[in-house]
Amino acid sequence: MSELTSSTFCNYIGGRWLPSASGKTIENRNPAHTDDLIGRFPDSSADEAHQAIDAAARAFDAWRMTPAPKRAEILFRAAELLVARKEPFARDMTREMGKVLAETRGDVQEAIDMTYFLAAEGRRQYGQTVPSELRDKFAMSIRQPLGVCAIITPWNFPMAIPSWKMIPALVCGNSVVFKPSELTPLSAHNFVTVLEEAGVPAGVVNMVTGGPEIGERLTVDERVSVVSFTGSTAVGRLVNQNAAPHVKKVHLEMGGKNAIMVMDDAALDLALEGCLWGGFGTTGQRCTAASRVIVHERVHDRFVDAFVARAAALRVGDGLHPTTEMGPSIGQKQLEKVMSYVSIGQQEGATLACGGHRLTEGALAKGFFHEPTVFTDVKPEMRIAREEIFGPVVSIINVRSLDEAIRVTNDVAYGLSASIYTQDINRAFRAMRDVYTGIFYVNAPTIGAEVHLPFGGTKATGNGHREAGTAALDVFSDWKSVYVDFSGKLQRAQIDTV
Ligand code: UN1
Repeated sequence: MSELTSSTFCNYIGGRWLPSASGKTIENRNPAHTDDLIGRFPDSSADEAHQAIDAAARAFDAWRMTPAPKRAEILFRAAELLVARKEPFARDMTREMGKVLAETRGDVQEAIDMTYFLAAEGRRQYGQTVPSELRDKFAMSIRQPLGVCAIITPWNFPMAIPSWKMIPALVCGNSVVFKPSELTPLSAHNFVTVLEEAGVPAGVVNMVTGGPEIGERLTVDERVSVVSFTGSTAVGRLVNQNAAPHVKKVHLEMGGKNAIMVMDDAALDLALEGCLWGGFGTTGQRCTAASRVIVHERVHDRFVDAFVARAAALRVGDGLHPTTEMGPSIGQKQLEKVMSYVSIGQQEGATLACGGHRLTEGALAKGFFHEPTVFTDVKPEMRIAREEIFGPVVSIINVRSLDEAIRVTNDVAYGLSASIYTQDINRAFRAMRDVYTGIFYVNAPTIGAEVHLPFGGTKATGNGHREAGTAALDVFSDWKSVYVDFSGKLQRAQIDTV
């Protein structure tokens, strides 16, 4: 679609593109220029979510019976289409979400990688074949799909995260109802058009855009077997509660308060680059963002001087502009959250080393821009060191040892990602063992997970499931253990001895 026109978009239900039943729509505006109206998307009712569940329930059986390698062929075609459209999709995404073009290209690339990787599972989905304890008896485990999956996704990775959930759901033989964030429906629309064109049959994938009542409908409906949700811990809790009465399988991926530990033997220039990318990449709006940097006292002052200078010099602006290094916050609410944490940090007695203000000069006046912000003298008990801000704010904590660094890293409610910069392999391995997160990096920042390993976190970050990697298949399939007795007689396990 042209960048200069805007239009009215539809839901996708039962293989048909249907306008908002009530006529109500949600405006999708560019967070870098709020007068740029990208399009109007259905502000759907619970009724439309209900119809989408109907369609998905009807389509499930035929899709389940389609051989997995054939399902996968369709998904491979989807990956090819994503490759062909990477550039326009990335531009659409920067326009609706704000992150810089290099990063939205990366977002589409992550969807491409995930689609290729998991499509290949169409020919694997390995189970176990094991010897039976009895004669003339065969024992194995196979995966079976669960039915209708509700996919509820956030705005910060508008194509990658939907792909992490929908592609494994589909390759396992499930049907899907997809509710994207109301802030990034264009990327969701682009992703669904690709699945449609690739040949996913009508009803197997459905998309309903809108607000919380859609999410609520999807999580309480008894025909939905799985809910996969990425977003805030507060909403994740609601999802869990809604899904509990029907004992649905619920996969939750929620907040983070990730730390980079910079040791006194670290390659400091490397650590500096890593902390800038980890802290301010995606304007800090990643669950994996390095919002805490824990620095050994012996290098603290040197590191802080360099870090603050580089952070203050980051070029903030429209992500479509080639020289921009950091885009806007997604919207007014998010920007206000960032600003409120700046005042919280000041009230708590941390030192505002750079940033701290909204940017409104010239072309920035029409967007949700905020200065890259660094707090120093941060104590681990301060709220800015414990709560997820989801913005361009980094808190620096001074520590005396590796042990203290690990203690501080672990001493938060969340457990998504952490990292250490050190040249000492013993320290690296100790940290790798003792930091209790779902993802850990050595000499790299907390962001940058690849699609073929499990992604997720401990404690308040998640509920034990993982997406990405083959671990994703565990969310979207159930194990069935199968015993085939070809002895022709009753054999009693644990009772008859052979
Ligand atoms: C997120 O922050 O919500 O590891 C997802 C990363 C990206 C995905 C982040 N590959 O930072």
